[in-house]
Amino acid sequence: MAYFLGLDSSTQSLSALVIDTTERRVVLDEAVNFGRDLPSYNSPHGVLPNADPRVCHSDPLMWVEALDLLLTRVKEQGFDWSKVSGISGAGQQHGSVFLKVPVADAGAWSAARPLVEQLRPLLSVATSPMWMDSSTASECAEIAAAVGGRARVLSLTGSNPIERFTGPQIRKVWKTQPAAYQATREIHLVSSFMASLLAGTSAAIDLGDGAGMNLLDLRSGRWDHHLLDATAPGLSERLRPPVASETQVGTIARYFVERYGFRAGTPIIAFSGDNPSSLVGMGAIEPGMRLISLGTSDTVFAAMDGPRTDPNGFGHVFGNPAGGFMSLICFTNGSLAREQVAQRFGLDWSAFASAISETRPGNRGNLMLPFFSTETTPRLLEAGVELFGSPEFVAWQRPAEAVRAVLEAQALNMRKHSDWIGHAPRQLVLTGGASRNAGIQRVIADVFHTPVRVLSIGNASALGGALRAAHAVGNLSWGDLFEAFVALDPNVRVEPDASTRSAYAALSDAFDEKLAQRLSRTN
Ligand code: ADP
Ligand code: XUL
Repeated sequence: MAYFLGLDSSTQSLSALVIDTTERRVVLDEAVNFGRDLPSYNSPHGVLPNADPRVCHSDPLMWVEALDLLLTRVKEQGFDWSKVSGISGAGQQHGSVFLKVPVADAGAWSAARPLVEQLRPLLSVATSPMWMDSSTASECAEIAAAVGGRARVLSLTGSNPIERFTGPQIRKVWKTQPAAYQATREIHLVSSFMASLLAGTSAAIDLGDGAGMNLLDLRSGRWDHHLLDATAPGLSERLRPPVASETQVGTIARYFVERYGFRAGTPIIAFSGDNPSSLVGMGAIEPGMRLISLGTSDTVFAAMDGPRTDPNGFGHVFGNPAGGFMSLICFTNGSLAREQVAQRFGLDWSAFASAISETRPGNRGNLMLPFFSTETTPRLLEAGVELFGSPEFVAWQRPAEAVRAVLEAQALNMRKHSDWIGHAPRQLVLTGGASRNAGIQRVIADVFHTPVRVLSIGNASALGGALRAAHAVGNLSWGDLFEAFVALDPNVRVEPDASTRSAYAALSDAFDEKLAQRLSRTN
């Protein structure tokens, strides 16, 4: 028997998935939801409220407390943590944690007190900027100007300077909270922070997630010193050198051995970003598969042969945790936009899905620009939903058409901005909280004119962590691991309906036109 644990500290929850590689099955799949289970953090969707809609931060102590809560809950269910032979995991990308004492210098965690109490005094900045934040446009411009322009940043790091990326966010902390920045001795991504908690030492950032900071030279795999200097003074002293994703960053801290019964010496493998981890959890480490994650954000991603950048400047190149690179495009208006439409009409997810069979592809020309919040693809720093079409639709009096409109617009926006990834895929494989919604699957299949599938194990990011631990610690090959744990669900096979092509050609033209008008007005 060999158990491997994958953790995923995502936007709205912390989940744990354990695989048994001998029996080739999942033996644990459990999660703590930040909004429901930790209401005192006042973050129903994992994000703190803010008067400025561009500012999105989270309380890092919420992630710490979630870890203790999750491990306690699973232990109380009778699960034996000592069976776990290796641990890895993932975090929502780009978010940053600022510490005045490096974890390595903080001394061993005391098993007598909850971790959250021991972390509180280590924070130099109380709240963590996270990926939904779009408040750093001026910092992006300043960084670009200092290193010779946006194109230079794109060619070095695989991404234009992007508001939610960690470098611009660090620069904003330096500018707006100079004393807190001065007091900071170590900066983590959510992924390396979670790994550091478990290891009780300072875990390095991996190349997969590190590529989402506007700081990493993709080709050398090292921080770029011009970008570090352009971002904030003394930044190189506050970041450990990045490491390959399979690197062991420590062994489990005594705290977890004494409190939960983990086996002393259990290796911790570097954590990665949730999207790079999902690439592994979907068995897609070689180019060829096209993946869509429908979580809080929607993302389209794929493994790639080399670091080819998006000519339109919206996409990113991240590290593939199995080596090489991956492409990714992120859409901020994902599940929370769908939730807003559902809530407006009091629809549960099953009624939301049914709205698709009650309406027609192309939505009789009714169209929505679904930017309930600011958007990263395309770049829109002002939120705003616009409806076009029949008077009833425009007056929000047609619930089913509104549902179809948000889904069609999201799918058209994804299709339009994912062209650069390369050849039309044979199929699209979905993951994330919304991926099992039949209405969403139908619209994506028709808009992309491509079959849609889902995987039998849905929690791809946590599974990716468990598989990475099994690969690094258990010496199991990717091929064997994917054969055992990654299979398309035979019950979900959504074929595109060819008769919808002309309706979507027309709607796509209308969408492009309205979007172009909006962009020319606002940017
Ligand atoms: P994250 O990893 O970003 O925290 P998840 O992948 O867990 O997010 O997805 C959470 C989201 O999934 C919720 O915001 C919710 O809107 C959405 N969701 C959950 N179930 C459904 C469903 N049946 N249909 C559509 N959306 C769903
Ligand atoms: C990717 C991105 C989001 C977060 C949260 O660039 O910002 O997908 O990783 O899931």
